Amino acid sequence: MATLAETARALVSNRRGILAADESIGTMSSRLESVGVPPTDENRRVYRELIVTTPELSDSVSGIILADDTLRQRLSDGRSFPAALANLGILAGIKVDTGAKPLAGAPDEKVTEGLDGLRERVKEYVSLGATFAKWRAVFSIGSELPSERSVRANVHALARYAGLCQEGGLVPIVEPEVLMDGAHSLAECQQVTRAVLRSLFDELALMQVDLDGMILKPNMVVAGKDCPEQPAVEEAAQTTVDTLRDTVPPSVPGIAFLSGGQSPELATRHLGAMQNCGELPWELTYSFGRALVGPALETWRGDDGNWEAAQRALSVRAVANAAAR
Ligand code: 5MM
Repeated sequence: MATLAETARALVSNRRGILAADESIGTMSSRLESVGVPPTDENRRVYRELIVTTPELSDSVSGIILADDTLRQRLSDGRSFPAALANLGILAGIKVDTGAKPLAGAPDEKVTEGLDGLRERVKEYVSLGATFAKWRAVFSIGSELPSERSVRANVHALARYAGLCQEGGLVPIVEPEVLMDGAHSLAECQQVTRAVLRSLFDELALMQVDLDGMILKPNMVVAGKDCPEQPAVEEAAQTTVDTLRDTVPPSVPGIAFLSGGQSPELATRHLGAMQNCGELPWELTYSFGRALVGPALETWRGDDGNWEAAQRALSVRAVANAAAR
């Protein structure tokens, strides 16, 4: 049985990355509806089957993060999703948070929940075949945001989640996402990302989380979606790497970025440009959701006749990201 450090390294090595297919039922339902597919249990299952059976996916994808419902579903050939992934040489992950909920006393901010009963859920997820986990916290940039209390509440939960996962044998993917919504500048995103990561690593140390047995999944440092001055790819890449050098200890084996609403092509270009920012102590890879599967979903639209074309669309993004590494 692999150690946590071995599993963490396996997730980020050989130019591979992690595919995030762990949309909650609500998010997945709206994504299906947006392409005209009725949001049923069966359609969610079929769509996830399309993803995991994409030919040669394991050449560029080391692990797939699943949601609780998918972990318990089966492919049409009867295999469970974790069993099918194991056959392909892809590790199965599980999203264990229960979502970002309004934070008391902070009307515009959220705290991610899911710690109650997590020790028992981790045990069950291990028995179902999961080897790693994910928890996402979100931070908005705005006037006086994020507040100190939202940062502290969220990094506390992230660190307790990571500790519980490691205790139970799952590699935690720790995801603090500074959102792209808004008109903030690149410099403002850098300042907030730096503050969140500093606070996060203080809390991980306090909770005695083993850094070599975890993966960090941060946002790239980019300007807000509505900012009139969008930085060049090289500038955003260099700023991201500088921010990570300031905050992420070298014992973390890998940093796997979320895409956060960037176009698939731009997310890939940023990832590629970061590989030219000098010697780095950690592997830099991808853990994209929308930037990997968005084109496939748009192509599929629930039509069996589009199945292979949709898988090709996913393959194109996966291969491009592996190449960018
Ligand atoms: C796939 O989406 C994940 C789960 O979202 P919800 O719980 O809100 O439904 C999400 O955490 C995702 O893993 C990350 O945001 C990365 O995805 P993107 O699309 O930002 O690369």
